[in-house]
Amino acid sequence: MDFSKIKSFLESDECDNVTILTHKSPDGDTLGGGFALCYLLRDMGKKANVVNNEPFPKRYKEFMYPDYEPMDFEEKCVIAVDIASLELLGDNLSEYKKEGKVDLCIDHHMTNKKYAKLYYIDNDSAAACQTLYELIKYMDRPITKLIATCLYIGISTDTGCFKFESVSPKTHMIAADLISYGINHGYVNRMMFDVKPRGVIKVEQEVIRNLQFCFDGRCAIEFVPKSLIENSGVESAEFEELATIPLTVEGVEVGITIKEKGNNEYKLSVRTTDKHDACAFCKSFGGGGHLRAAGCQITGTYDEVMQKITGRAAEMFE
Ligand SMILES: [Mn+2]
Repeated sequence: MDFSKIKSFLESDECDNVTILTHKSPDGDTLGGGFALCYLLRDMGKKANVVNNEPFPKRYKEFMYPDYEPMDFEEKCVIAVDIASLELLGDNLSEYKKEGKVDLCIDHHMTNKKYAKLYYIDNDSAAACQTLYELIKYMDRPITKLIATCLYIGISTDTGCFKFESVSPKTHMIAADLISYGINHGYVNRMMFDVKPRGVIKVEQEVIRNLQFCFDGRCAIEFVPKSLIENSGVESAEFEELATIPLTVEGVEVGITIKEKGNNEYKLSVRTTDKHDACAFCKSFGGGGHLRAAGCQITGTYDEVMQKITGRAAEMFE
C-alpha cells in the first residue's frame, strides 16, 4: 500500500473514462474527495464523472460543483472515495456492488471491507480528502482553487471543523496549505457549520425537546422521526450535524441519534468522547466507522430498537 502504485495506476491508460463512486447520504468528505479526484483526472486529460445514489446536495454546490457537467463516455475504470463497504453505495448504484467492479478505493475507515482490486486506506487520516491531498502532492500535480476548496471542505466537515481527535498536526498543515490557494475559509466554515435553513432549526427544536438521558446522564439519545425530516422541506444533507447534538450536553459520554428510515428500519449515528469506542458499538450491530463517530442500521419496532441500544450501552458503562 504505497502512493507509487496508485500514482502509476492513475497515470496509466487503464485509468480513463473513470466513474468515481461516492457513498449514499453523501457528506463533505466523500463529495469533496470525489470531485477533487474528478477535476484532477480531467486536468490530466482524462474523462471522469462523479456519481451518487442521490442528486448532489445543494449545500456543497457553490463550493464543489458550481459548473459541473457529466461527460459522455463508455466507462473503463471505477474508483471509490470514502466508501468503507459496497453497501454504502445505495440501491441506485447497485450495479457497482458486484465483487471486482471497483478498480481502486481511497478511504480512511478502519472498517473498510477491501472490496477493490487496488486500495489505499489510511486509518490515521482525518478524512479521505487528507489522503487525497497527500496523493496529489506525491503525484506532483497542480492544485487548483476548486480542488483546494473540495479538499478543504472534506477535511473540515469530517473533523467537525478541526475539533475531532483524528486531527493531527499534519491535518492542520494540510489545511494551512489549502487555504493558501485562496479559499475563503471563514465563509466556507460559516456556511458548513453555522448557517442552517429554518427547517433544520425547527427539526432541532423538536429533537432537543425530546432528548432522553440514561445511565446517570452519561448517555443521551435523540430520536428523529421520518415525518419530521419529510415535513421540514429541507434536503437530507442539511441534517449532517444533527447527530452531534447529544454529545454537546455536559456530562454526556455517548450520544446516540436514531433516525427513522422506514417501517421498523432505523439508522443509528453514535458519537463518543474519548472514554468510549463508537466504532465497536456500531460494529456489534453490523455497522462501523471511526473511533469517535460511527453508524449502523437497526431493524425492529421502536421499543425493540431502544432495548437493543440501551442493552448495548449498558455494557459500555459497566
Ligand atoms: Mn470520511
